[in-house]
Amino acid sequence: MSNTPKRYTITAALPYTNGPIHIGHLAGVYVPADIYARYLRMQGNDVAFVCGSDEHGVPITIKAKKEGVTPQDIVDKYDGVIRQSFKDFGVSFNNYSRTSAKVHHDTASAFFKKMYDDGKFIEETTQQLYDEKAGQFLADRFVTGTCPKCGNEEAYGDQCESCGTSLNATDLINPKSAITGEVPTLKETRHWFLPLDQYQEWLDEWIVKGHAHDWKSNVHGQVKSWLNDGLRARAVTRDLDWGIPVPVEGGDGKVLYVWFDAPIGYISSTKEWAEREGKDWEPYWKDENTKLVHFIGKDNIVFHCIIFPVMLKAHGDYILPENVPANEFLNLEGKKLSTSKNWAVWLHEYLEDFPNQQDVLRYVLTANAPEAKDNDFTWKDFQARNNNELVAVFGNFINRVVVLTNKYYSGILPEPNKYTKVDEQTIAELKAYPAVIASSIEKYRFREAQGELMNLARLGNKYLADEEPWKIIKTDEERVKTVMYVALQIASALATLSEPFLPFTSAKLQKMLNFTDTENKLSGGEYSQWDKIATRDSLLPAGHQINKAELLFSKIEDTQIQEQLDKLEATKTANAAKEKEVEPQKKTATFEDFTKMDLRVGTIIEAHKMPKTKKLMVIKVDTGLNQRTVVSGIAEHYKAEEIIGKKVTVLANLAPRKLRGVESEGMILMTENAAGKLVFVNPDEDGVEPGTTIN
Ligand code: B3M
Ligand code: ZN
Repeated sequence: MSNTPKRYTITAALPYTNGPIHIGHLAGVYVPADIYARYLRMQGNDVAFVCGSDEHGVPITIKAKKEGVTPQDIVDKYDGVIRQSFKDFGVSFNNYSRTSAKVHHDTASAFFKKMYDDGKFIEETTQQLYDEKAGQFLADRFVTGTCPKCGNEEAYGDQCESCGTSLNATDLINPKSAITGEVPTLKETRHWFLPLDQYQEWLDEWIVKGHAHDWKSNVHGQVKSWLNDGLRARAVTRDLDWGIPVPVEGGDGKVLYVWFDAPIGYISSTKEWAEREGKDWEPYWKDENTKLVHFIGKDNIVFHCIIFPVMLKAHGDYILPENVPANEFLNLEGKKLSTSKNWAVWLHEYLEDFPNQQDVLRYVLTANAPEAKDNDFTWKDFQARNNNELVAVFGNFINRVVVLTNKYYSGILPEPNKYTKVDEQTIAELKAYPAVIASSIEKYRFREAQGELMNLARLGNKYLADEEPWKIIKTDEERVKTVMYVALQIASALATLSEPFLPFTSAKLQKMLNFTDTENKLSGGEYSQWDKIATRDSLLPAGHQINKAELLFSKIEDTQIQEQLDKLEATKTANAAKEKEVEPQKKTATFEDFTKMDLRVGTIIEAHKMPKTKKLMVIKVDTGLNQRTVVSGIAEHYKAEEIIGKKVTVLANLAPRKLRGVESEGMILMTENAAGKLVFVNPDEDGVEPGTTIN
């Protein structure tokens, strides 16, 4: 530490602007990136932490089609929602831009143009998948099929999310159009390809050999395996109308592939920021001394470790990433997070249920960060970590320190007496923390780093519990002065060291202790506040006045957790209902056809299960016309005694037929509810959804 400040460009994956963001995004990308950026700033480094909305690409056009609005409507809506969530959770971007911004269109266009002029692309006419019905070429997410590598049946035209392999749409086995469900045909079209194969050797040297030890093994391993399989040229243009127009001859009606333009968004976001701040953007992307770090989720590894670096290299003006600390995935209650299945904790909804508790979520997500393998978020664990760690350890320690200082000394730090062995040891331990936490952060081990921060709070808590100032105040006032003084030094170290992880708590604590970490913002060779913890004997001097205690954390009750679990249960039920596809409408029935059906209200007067069958029930119905027998397949859903007396709808003139020797004269109309139970036709019945057929 206290090394000479450096320039850092830190990027966080640009979220697709087709929905709000959830805990998976926060845990995988934005919280770790924010911890890193905040820490580096506190060390006096020159940091550009950039992000923005990824507004092109197929998912957005699909969503727009579904909702009957324009893609621009979709991105305008979610860009706002996403921005707000980042702000709410204290993600400290220097700039958050969007790929529909002019600066981005210009930057991406110019990037493509330079590569084109320099002959870096291969131009080729090939057969591409085409949906005759939709009159459209199918690429990327417009087409699904079986992954040739792992057999996943829901692979997309540009990538299989199951094994991470990047694909060309024509690689898919049994491709199917995501627009119409049709089997696509092949049609000729002209595109520009990035010849990745020509960079294979270079990538092997740079990543496989060059970063074998400093890149995370999940990232390094994936890259190595793709290189082993051999790289192929990939098209970087598409036949679409939503995106950045291809700026060269023959590019009419075509746009840049979203994964070509999106990473350039990091550059445009930096430009937008620099312009606003009156800075020069170029050193952040072109100076060899700048460290470029990409924070992403594991499904983006191929794009950040292979495709974008090849683009940067081929373009020629840019630096390459120093590291790409990709995370694995976070699950929710044992199941994969999913936007389309609404299996998620949405950030904006979390804040409605847990107002002002952003740091609790940040804390839990970091404590469970999927750094080396997929990990699970559960509401029970969320509650336990809040109640047992944040409230019982961190909050309890701070509360005791601040309350007692106010009580004994009207909030003024006392003059300490000579340190005992315990005091000396405690101070020595305290001084070791900044380096320990820093070293974990610098290795991208954020959960370990945060664990150490909590250990410091534990140290404080234990020190107070052992020294018991509230007891000895009656016998030895002088000793209490020293104990409180030492405890206050720990509290103020916590206020500083918690800032990257728990920014809201840190600010509150600094206010309580009445100091502002202005020196953190120092750049140049000076010691940062972070380093002062290790080098100075006192962080808060005797005589310093602190403020009144405020609660940092509060207990989360069982009922609050149950509400969240109930919400998830409701989602499960809704999904089960949706999974039952709505059957397409049958052939038109004329009015005459309809009047042929004689529908009557009837009352069930007798019922018994047909022996030796599972499903059949023999039912006697009074139809008003007569009493007759109807055989119905409902025995797995109802007991005979439950249905006697029920009013039902009967198709009375259905031609009689024999079922297991019993003549059935008519049909009782039934439908199925969301849980798959047959129920008598009554559209108000719980779980009966529109579109369910009656038969
Ligand atoms: N929008 C994919 C995603 O959200 C993509 C990231 C772009 S980073 C340049 O997973
Ligand atoms: Zn696969």
